[in-house]
Amino acid sequence: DESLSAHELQAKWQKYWAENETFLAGGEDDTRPRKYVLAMFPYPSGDLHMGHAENYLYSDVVARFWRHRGHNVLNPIGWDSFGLPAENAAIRRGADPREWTYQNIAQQKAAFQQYGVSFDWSRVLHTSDPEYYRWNQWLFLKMYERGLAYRKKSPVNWCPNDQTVLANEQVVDGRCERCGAEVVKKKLTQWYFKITDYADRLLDDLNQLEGFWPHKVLQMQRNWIGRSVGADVDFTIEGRDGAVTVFSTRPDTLHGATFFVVAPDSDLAAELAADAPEEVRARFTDYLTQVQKTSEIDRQSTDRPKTGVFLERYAINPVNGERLPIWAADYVLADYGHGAVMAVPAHDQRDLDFARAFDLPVKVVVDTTAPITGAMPVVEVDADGVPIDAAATLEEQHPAQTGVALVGDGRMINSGELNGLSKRTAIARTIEKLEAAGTGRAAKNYRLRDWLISRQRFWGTPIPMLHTQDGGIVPVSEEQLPVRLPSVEGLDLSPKGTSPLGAAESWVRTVDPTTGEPALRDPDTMDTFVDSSWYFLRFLSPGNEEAAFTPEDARRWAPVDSYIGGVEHAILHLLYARFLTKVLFDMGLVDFTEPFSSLINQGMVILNGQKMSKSKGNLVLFQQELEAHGADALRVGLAFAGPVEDDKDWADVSMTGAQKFLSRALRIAREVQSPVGAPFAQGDVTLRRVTHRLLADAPGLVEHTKFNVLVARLMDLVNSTRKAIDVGAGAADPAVREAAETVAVMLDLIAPHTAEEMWEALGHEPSVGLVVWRQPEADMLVEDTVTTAVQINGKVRSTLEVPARISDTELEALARADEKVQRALEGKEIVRVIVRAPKIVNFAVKG
Ligand code: ANZ
Repeated sequence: DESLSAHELQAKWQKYWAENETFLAGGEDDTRPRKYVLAMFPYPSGDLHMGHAENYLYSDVVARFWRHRGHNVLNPIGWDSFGLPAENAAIRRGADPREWTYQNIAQQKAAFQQYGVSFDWSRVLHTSDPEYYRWNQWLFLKMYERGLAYRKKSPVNWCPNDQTVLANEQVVDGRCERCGAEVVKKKLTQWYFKITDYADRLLDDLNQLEGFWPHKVLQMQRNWIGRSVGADVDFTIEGRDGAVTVFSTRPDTLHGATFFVVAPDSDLAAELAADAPEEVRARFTDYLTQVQKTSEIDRQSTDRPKTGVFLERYAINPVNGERLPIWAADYVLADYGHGAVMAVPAHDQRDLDFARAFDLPVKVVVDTTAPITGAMPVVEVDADGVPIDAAATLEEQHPAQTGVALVGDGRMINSGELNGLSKRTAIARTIEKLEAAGTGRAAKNYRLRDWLISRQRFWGTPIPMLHTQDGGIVPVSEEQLPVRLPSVEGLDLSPKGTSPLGAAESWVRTVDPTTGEPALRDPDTMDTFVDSSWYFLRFLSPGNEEAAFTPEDARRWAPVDSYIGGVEHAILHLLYARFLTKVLFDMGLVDFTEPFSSLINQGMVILNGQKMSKSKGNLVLFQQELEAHGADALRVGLAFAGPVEDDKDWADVSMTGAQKFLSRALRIAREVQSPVGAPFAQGDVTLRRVTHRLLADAPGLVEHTKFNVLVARLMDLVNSTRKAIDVGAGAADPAVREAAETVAVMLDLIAPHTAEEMWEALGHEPSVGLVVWRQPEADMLVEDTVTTAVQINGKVRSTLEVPARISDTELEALARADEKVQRALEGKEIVRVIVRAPKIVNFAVKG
């Protein structure tokens, strides 16, 4: 039917796919090799934007590709439907978060269906369904059993105005990002998952993913985990019992320590200040108030002038008994290492900046002018960025004068028996000595913190724990799961720092299953990152009421072969999913340790060079574009706009161009005059070569995510076919059918509705989505060759048969390797080579 509009054509095929369950994953009896393709699932928040359009297009291209390669493909979809957006909308409009959530899900689902995404709709999950979140609770109990879920009191960012905990990213210049109130630190008891137990494995296993995940993401994960290797060193404090430990990556520099710094917000600082003279205590208290308003990021900034308070106490250096004045300064963080450092200003820039600000001594213990053989030379620069002359004497390079710490390698000096050793040997020797003396030991440190998973909010998974009358904590028994969220009726959801669930009297009051005594439910809910850390496994055993997933289903499908989503999830989501996978591995429930074998991050869709945002009023909405242009044109426009990983400017995308291309493609299918099964071998060779070249190249293009190049090549094949019909072999030539069929099976990746229509017009049964791509024929791939003249000083000395598309460098290499040319060049000096591939190579020679 030639008169179908894009929307009618879309509706026709979507109905067909739904009725025939075309894209359901095959069951246990399906013998095809399996591929698990997954797009990061969406939040059901408000409108869909062009980022969604990209994400679900790219994952659909990959899923469709593997079906065309003869695979049994699983490509499921669900909704990450707990969390703040629903709760905030509920607070703003007085609506039930449930209603808001499920309405949005229905809208988004309709949009994805109109977009022609080949999801397996039989496995849909919503994390806010009790059928899903009961398994979050089960997972929590398993974590608790294994000692991986625990409670602790710890300082959190607190907005006194919004009465809520803020993430570090929500604190801007010490103020609440939302209301501008000054943020304070508040100690709260919270639930944590002990991800730090897995820090080494999370770091080391990243090496397996090199080449399969974007390198940038691997690097971000490494930095986030932030492993440092060094030593813990015990100091004593005059007039105080017991040791104070510091972590140092440079125990070799112990003799260069000239002062000692504690984090102002640490327990040790509070203790030392409490015993200090009145005037010191007052200065410390003022300083602490100021520090508590400073974000961690600012505290670590190297540009900020150093600040601090001398506590009038002294620490004793374990290697030489020297007295080191103790300062409280905010560049030392309370929750890194042990919240205290030995300061070595000669060799640490932060310590040097501090020493110069407060006139503290600087003692050099590594002579960096005496480099170690085999070590990389380090170019030191002064405060103005001017390289310090490597030949300069140590005297001239003294950090107290230059303001630049000597961080490079060299020979130890002023360090007793370490003198003359290199950094590496001195570190090892120092650790041995400290261990023997019982004043230190080898240690590792991580930037990674345990995962704070409790939230004082309503719209999340209730934490399945009970508080007994005697102050104990017991788990809900597994048989009593799920602990369902109560009705929102009568609850005040506005943030107060305590969970709204605490006020749900009849819900909170329960009994301890073992003693029958009254108990209270834990009123907190889980961070939604818990929900999204294992959802890819629930898709494998949908609807299973006995287990979150079965080990058999997991073995069959997981890990995910291709995971596709935005780079905004490069750290936390991926890290948490990797962590949970390793825990499940340790529990014997999965047989792999990494959840996502390969990862694709799409770029952003921007507009006129600018990021789109509501506030700029330049949002392009997915649903509107879909309505205006139809699914296939939108998909072609996006795919053609540029490489997957790059940002794409929507202002440069031509929807008319995309629509024209689709009509041209459909028209060639309708004009084909040879019958189904026509002997391609008898077809026009010129056109057949273009077709088979694409059959050969397309798989590599898709596997390397060059979807834009694939579209360009399809346009090329459509043009060649048009030419063959109009001025070449004609519409009855079998090569024209072969080309049109090839366009249909490949266009299916990008424009599946048009592809189905083409396939039908060509006389085939649907669905084109399940047709396995043909292999290219070898004799159609023979390259066209041309004859190259190789000249020496303008005279032809040899000729070469070379591929028509040879590059200049390849051609020059072939010419130099030619025997006749080599003989003619003997004893001559080549002054210049001129290469004009594929026609001419000319050597200009002397002698
Ligand atoms: C003495 C020293 C001498 C250090 C030297 C460095 C160079 P990374 O690599 O980031 O792990 N440090 C330890 N705990 C700290 C804290 N809570 N807040 C701020 N700084 C802290 O850094 C480890 C180094 O950072 C440690 O090694 C310590 O300074 C400092 F020439 O000890 B070092």
